[in-house]
Amino acid sequence: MDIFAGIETIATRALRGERLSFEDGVALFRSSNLLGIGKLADTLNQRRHGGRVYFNQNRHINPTNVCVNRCKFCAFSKNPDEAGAYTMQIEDALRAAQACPDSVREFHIVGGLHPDLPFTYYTELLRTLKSHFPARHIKAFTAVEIDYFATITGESPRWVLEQLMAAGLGSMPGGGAEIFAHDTRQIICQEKIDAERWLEIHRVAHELGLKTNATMLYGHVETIEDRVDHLLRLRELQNQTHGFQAFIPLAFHAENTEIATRNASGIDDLKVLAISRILLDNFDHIKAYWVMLGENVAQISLSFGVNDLDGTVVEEKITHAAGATSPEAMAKDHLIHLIQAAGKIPVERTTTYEVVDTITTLEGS
Ligand code: V47
Ligand code: SF4
Repeated sequence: MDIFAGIETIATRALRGERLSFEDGVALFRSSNLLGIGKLADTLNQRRHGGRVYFNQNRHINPTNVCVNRCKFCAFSKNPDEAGAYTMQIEDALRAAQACPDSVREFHIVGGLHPDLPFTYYTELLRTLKSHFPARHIKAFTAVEIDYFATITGESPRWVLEQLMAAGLGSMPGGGAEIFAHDTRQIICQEKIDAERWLEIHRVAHELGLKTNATMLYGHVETIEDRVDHLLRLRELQNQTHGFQAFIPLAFHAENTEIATRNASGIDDLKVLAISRILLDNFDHIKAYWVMLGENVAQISLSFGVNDLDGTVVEEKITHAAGATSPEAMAKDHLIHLIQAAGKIPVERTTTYEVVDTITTLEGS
């Protein structure tokens, strides 16, 4: 049987380096030829990266879970007076940073939209961490938080980003993108900035020389068309700025949220990752976030177009609040084992994809 049965013309065009259309994307999602989609994504991935799979050692810090937005899919956020609401003093965040091993190269900092914290809390937080850990990269604040800082200061996102960069911001994570399609976005996160604002803030960040990531939250109430629309809007901005480093699909977890069920199977997880690789022809890196996918699917995804496995993530809060059963952290050796057992070459990287170490010795040798 032809491995590309049912998707022959799409595969031929993609392998010739032609850009795929919205209709092609929908056809791929509708196809049941999972192995064909995977083979196509894997071939495109191998052309870019050979057998290399990147990982980094990072530490997530979530300074507060108090949030004025309360998105329907979010189990992490709380009202200020609700049980379990917390806000770290800057010294608490510093202590968390000090407690992690020297090998950690990145702090990934995101949190809720707190009604009372001043903008200076965030600049002070970055300055404090940077003064204690000058060599660590700070990847912090989603476009949603940048927009909120602009609102509370009455300044522009450009001004906010410039202040944060002066305080030590090195790049931006990809959260807050959720799903761009207006009607679906209204259902899952009505209070959140719209797609145009999210994209505009990433454009400004790219203009200022910051690299950023992009995400897509799937497996809730979105349609296949919503997913393809989301990917193509990202591809369009990337065409103009080339500022995105990685795309990370995020698998929805339903527990403790206002959305009743998760609407994505293991097959959907693999399809979303593979089709992201195929449609996002101008993104270098497709990242599997094992915290949300689980270790097994994340490992299999390395043969479905994924070239980056995130990460050693110490203490993950957002997905675990929504019922993720994966461990809260993964040791470097275990990450290396997962990559090698998939027949790939683990490459430890910095946030901006400089190679720290290519691990060529087989585990146990
Ligand atoms: O924006 C919230 C998502 C995101 C749930 O840039 C949920 O390197 C699943 O963006 N089920 C934050 N997902 C995480 C994020 C991220 C993660 C890893 C790496 C990077 C990067 C970015 O988590 C939020 C939202 O889309 N989220 N609640 C939930 N119940
Ligand atoms: Fe707040 Fe972010 Fe949760 Fe939405 S996803 S409620 S903005 S913390």
